[in-house]
Amino acid sequence: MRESKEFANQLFNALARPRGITSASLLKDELREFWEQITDESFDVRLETFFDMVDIDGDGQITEGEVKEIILLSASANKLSKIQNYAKEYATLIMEELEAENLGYIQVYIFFPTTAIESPPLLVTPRSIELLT
Ligand SMILES: [Ca+2]
Repeated sequence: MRESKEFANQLFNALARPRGITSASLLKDELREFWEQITDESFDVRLETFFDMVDIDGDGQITEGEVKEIILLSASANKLSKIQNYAKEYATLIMEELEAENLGYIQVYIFFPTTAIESPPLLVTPRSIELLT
């Protein structure tokens, strides 16, 4: 049950952060927006929701530590203990595949090419290094 709560918290944060919602409670209209996003079956919306879930600190970059966390969270919520044992290795493989230019993180434009122009300059932050260690 604890695992489901953690997964739900991660999903809530992924839906709340882009909307600037910082409280733990929602207004009726906000709840409707959450529901519409969760039930939207379009690939783009699902990918956006997934990206926001993986990008735990909301900085627009996905670090290896964040990839490992979402693997652990998904495996835990689905009771896949063997996957939990290999989360770090899977995260490393995903980073090797998607991390361009060996920056230490996956850039958002890999998932959303049209946002590249609007994105700020991408830097390796102390936070992303912390998550890798
Ligand atoms: Ca991040």
